[in-house]
Amino acid sequence: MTTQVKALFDKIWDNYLTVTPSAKNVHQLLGSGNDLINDHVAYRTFNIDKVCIGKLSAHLEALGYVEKGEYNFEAKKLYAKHFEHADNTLPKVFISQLLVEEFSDEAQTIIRKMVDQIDEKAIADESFLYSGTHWQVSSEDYKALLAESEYAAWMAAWGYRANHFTVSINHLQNYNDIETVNQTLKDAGFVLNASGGEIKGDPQVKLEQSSTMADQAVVEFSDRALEIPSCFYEFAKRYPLEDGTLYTGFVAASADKIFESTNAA
Ligand code: OOG
Ligand code: NI
Repeated sequence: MTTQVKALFDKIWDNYLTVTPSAKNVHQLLGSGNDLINDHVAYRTFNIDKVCIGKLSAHLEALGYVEKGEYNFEAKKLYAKHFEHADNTLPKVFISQLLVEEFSDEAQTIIRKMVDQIDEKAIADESFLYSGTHWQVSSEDYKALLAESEYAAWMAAWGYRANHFTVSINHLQNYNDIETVNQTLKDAGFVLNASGGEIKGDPQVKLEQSSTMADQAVVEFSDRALEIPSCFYEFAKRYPLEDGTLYTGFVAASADKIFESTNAA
């Protein structure tokens, strides 16, 4: 099982690198050539049955992943779940979905038109997790979505691919605290997401997180190409619970700010 999961994440990683070239530099900087352990990988989708969280998680559940926590984001109109594998060296997976019915008729129509264009067979294949977009959408529609939800616009442009990977600071050999990781990244020229402060969370909530602002990459919309934010890298340090095991959940108040790593700078 572990070998199959690793093979899947290798493909997800390669697809992520095509639009997030800076991720390679992050590995070089923090891993000094060693393999990094990823704490988690994140996906985005819509709460439409055809592509809801369960359609993505099915591919992970088939490989031994189990549903663990759920999270609500009222202001951003999102709902999320996270999944874990019994082999705790494998990344957790955080999957959120946009509550489509809470948006304007115009936005809903654009989103439903995109989802209608996806082939059911593509969704049922594991490769869906590194397949990108399955639709034609205009730059006007992208901008219309952007006016209501940065998340909806990101989905229109980038679709089904890892939105970010996350370095597990607990597993780094040369770093132990998130402050030093952040400073190292900034000294190397990375721009960090400062929404709510560069460090989200604290030892009390058992999780500290930071992230880079997304790379910029070119998307070919149906009418023209635009350079827009693509994907980012996150950094997480987990703290032990009373029983000595590391906290494995997420923190909604922190996640709420991490979502903003794909905002325009
Ligand atoms: C997910 C944001 C939340 C975390 O670790 O709290 C998250 C996203 O941007 O899609 O990844
Ligand atoms: Ni994350």
